[in-house]
Amino acid sequence: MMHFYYATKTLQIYSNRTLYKSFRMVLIILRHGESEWNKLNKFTGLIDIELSDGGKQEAISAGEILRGCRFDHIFSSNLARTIQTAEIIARVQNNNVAITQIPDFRERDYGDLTSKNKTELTEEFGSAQVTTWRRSFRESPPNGENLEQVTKRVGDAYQKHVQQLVSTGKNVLIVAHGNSLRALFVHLGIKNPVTIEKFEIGTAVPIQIDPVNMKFRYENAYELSSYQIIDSRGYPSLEVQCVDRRTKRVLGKGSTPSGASCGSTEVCELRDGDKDLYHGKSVFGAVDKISELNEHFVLSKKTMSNLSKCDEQFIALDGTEMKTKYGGNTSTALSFCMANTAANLMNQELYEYITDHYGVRTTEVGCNLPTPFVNIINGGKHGVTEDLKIQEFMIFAREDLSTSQQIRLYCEIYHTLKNLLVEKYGEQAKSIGDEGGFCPPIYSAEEALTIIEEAIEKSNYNVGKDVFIALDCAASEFYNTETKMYEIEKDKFVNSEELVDYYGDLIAKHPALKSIEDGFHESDYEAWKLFTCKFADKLMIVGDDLFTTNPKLIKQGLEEQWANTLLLKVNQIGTITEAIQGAKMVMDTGNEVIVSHRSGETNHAYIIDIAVGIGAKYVKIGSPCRGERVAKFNRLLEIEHKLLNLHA
Ligand code: 2PG
Ligand code: MG
Repeated sequence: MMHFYYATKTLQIYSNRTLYKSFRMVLIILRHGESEWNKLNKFTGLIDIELSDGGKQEAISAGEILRGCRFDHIFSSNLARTIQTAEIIARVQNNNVAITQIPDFRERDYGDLTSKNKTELTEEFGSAQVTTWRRSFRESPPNGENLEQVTKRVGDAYQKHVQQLVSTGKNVLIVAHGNSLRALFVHLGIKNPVTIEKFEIGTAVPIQIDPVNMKFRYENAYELSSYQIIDSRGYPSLEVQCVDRRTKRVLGKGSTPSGASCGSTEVCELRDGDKDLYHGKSVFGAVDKISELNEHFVLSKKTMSNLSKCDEQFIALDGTEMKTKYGGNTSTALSFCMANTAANLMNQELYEYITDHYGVRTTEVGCNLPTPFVNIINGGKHGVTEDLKIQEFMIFAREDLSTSQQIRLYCEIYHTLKNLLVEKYGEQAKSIGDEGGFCPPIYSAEEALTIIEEAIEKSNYNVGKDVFIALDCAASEFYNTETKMYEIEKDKFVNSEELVDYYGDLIAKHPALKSIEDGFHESDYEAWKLFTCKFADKLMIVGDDLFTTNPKLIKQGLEEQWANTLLLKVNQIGTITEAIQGAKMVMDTGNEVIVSHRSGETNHAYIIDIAVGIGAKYVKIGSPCRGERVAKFNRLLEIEHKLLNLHA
């Protein structure tokens, strides 16, 4: 009985909430739709510029969102772009209330900057200066108004014309400008001279203001909606969807993977920690954070077509280094969702979208899709016993083979290896680990490498010619920070220098070994440097926990030559934009990037699109076994098929 009682209680507490609340009518404010000069990226100020066609569309959609509200009063400034926006909204609402123009709600006077192009000014004066002119509260553009002055005139006008109406419960719409509305936020005490500087207002997105409690929330035409799903280990993850509120159509979706061997500098993974719920792993709090984000997130077609803008909005709202306010798992699922949404809105495949917006290198037809790193023996935290200390024994194919040829090779070797393991160690040796690789009773690297080489040859491929070997040691997991010793094999302890030699011996004995990831503890930098100095010309020295896809660490690591290859995992840093920023830094130095799955995965295969989109040479995806891994193999095949057909 207890059990049922508890289950019911849980469902009540954590039902997935929907955000679609009806308006508490009072005050709605709205920046006008895009003008012809917004489109050209010019400072408009007091010049009277009309709405663009896109701006008119935005106004129509604002009218639709506000359809349920009947305004008693509508105010605009005396400039055409606000009047037109207000008229369109009133027309869509079928509301013939007169629109009152209040000249003091006009845009800020940009002085000498008026009619200048923002990008050109940035090139001439630098972005810091231009941002100051645009956003500073106290500094004015040359011969123009500062935001403090605007706050004075807008505030006085609000007190004179609007305040009384609002306090007597009238429904009021104000259509004004980016800066006059920012000024109003300060006047109403919702923002202050400091917080207003980072506050941007998107075009034609209605904002509901609660002047009594000094709160606001966006009323977007689109909604972020989230619910809890499970990952490949049966632990909760969150799925985020971007939904059109009017049609209920899903425009894009994403979820977040989760690691077992994590770097200490990975962004925060927000879990509820209630031991009675999914062993403490539920993510209902993160699901709720997505609901909350709706209030302060601008979701217009324009922002949703621009992934960087969405990621930037999250970063600004969260405001913490480790994404602790909203959660790095929240931001990862959101970033994947918005990437998928953007690609769908642009009618593109995600990899095409990424190439167009972030492309580091372009992918040509056929054989140079990223080469998979395939994890066929699972040890460490991903294995059955953790007695095999090195976490991953992977194979990767010759890069001039096509994706289909490579995948054929992986599957054949995978099955040969299975047979060999069963022959040698019995049926239980074919049990599989978190990433689909086998977990035989093997406890040394030497033994694992030998049987892998045998499987390659037995499948009629050439070791070191057709197929290469890669390790992910995940060495932080077997390092003792007090004794500074590594337990590289069961009961075999070595110090950092001895470990460099240990790897050196493996490389000498197994020349097909061409990549070693996380060979050392994430902050044993001296060992990393020594290893890189000795072996960087022979193999890929891959930093995973070392870099945690963090641009700051990557920069430092490149300068100090910690490693020569980046393992890229979006959920280590929390947004696709930041992850790609890190990848670019590595590629710019002529080094390589491996885009990677996590040991706890979901069925989305966006990592493949990211790898293809940025032109990464490698992608690490586990074995051709377990649905969540297979999804990645099959996405590669799908892209190959599409590229071949496109260019046929
Ligand atoms: C790694 C990953 C993926 P985890 O260490 O590279 O293989 O494992 O997701 O557990 O960190
Ligand atoms: Mg790793």
